[in-house]
Amino acid sequence: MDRPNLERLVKLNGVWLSRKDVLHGVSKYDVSRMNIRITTDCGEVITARNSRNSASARSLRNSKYKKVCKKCRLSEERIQRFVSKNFHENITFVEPAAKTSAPKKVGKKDTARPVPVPPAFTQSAAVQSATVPSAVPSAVPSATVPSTAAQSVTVPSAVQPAVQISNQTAKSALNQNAAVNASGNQNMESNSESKPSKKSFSPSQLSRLESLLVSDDEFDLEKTDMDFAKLESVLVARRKQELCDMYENSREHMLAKLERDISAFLISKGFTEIKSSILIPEEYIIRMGIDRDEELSKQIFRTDDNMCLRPMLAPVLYNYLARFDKILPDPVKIFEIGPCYRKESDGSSHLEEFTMVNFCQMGEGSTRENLVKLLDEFLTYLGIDYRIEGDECMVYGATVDVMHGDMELSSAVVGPVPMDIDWGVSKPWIGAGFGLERLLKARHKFKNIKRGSRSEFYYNGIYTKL
Ligand code: ATP
Ligand code: 9VF
Ligand code: MG
Repeated sequence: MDRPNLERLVKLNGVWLSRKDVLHGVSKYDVSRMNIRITTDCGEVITARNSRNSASARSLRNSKYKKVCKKCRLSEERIQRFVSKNFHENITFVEPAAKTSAPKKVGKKDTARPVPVPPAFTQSAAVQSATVPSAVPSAVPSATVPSTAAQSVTVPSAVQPAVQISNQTAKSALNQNAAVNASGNQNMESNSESKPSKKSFSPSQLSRLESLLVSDDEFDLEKTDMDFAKLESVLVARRKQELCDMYENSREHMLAKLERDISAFLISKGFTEIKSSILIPEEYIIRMGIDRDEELSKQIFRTDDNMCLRPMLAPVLYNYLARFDKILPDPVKIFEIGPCYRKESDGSSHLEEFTMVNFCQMGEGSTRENLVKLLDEFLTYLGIDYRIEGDECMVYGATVDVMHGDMELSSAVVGPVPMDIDWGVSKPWIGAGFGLERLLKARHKFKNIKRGSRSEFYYNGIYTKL
């Protein structure tokens, strides 16, 4: 028989041994991908690695206790079961089931973009909630839980067989598309802006004109009577004028200005600004529920020595939430704005280098209602139309998606979620992540997201090779 992991031992024994070998009853336990959080009958909460080899697992296997917790009021029967371990006879430890293939995101984006591709930053989390007896463990069927699953298990002291397993398999979100023509080269207009022209422009002329056009231009390249040279000189003159106006009036880059505006807004709402490293340990990605062998892990830009360019801000924000919670008043409200990196194949709304803002609140007031109110204030402040849709995402399960037309502006989440345990977080939270370039695309009606991105060629949406 395989050596059972800590979760299995807790389930079978229904008790917990403290570091000082005090025996406690277990009233409830929660399991994440890596850890188990145990609530004892006396109300203590302990988080431990859910491994086979930990000291806790060894103690539970060996049944050596020094004294029994008085507050837990353990029955003789429960203590005897722990000591005699008679349940081992009928139990075969079952390894977690092999993972199912990456689930698919549901939602509008899929209908808009028919070709499925590698999953995005989302991950399935099967959430199980079970009631387990603390006695007669031989009657308990071996729990078979996918490794991505998280369990919340209540352990009543009554002698009853296992019942009531409600399983809510959160589906993943695949919201990528395999538009093959995405170009990482910012010197070229992506084909996603090109349409076949009825006019007699060559492909290179068409590409040049599309680069020079902005959404306010009234020219329709399919209908215009102007020849290429004339049209090009009109557009070049306009773009030069706009750049001169920018020089006279503001000299601000729209992406940097948007970052400043968002920071000012969030600080005014009581959020504390974070600036953390862009290079992060690759281990954070795995702890966010994105396994090395999964398709979406292929979107990560890895460097050597087990580091990578961050694809998201959440891991470090998690660490800040856990630390600030011990220092600052409740609720803890923090945000970060900065570059994130993902390998992408879809051109017009995806960049491989983009800017994310992620704001989150943990503790009091972390309700869906407050999240929706904050999202509304945020987008009203920015002057961007939006609508809210429910969605499923692989990292967080159920999400509140903020949409502008067919484009997702943000994934917002109402916690807690199972992986919180792996980050030392145990209070409710709300949070949202927005791409700044998508906000600019929506606000300025850019056909292609790269107009508002970090770029050598576009300045505030204007092509600069004039
Ligand atoms: P999508 O399905 O559009 O790829 P996602 O589900 O991968 O988005 P999230 O992981 O939820 O995106 O990231 C939060 C936000 O960051 C998105 O709503 C979007 O505004 C922005 N974002 C994500 N990936 C990119 C990207 N490659 N380029 C620009 N913005 C992005
Ligand atoms: C919302 C989108 C895990 C408690 C530190 C904050 C959030 C969605 C963020 C981002 C991501 N999540 N692309 O978490 O605010 O992480 O997938 Si926190
Ligand atoms: Mg994506």
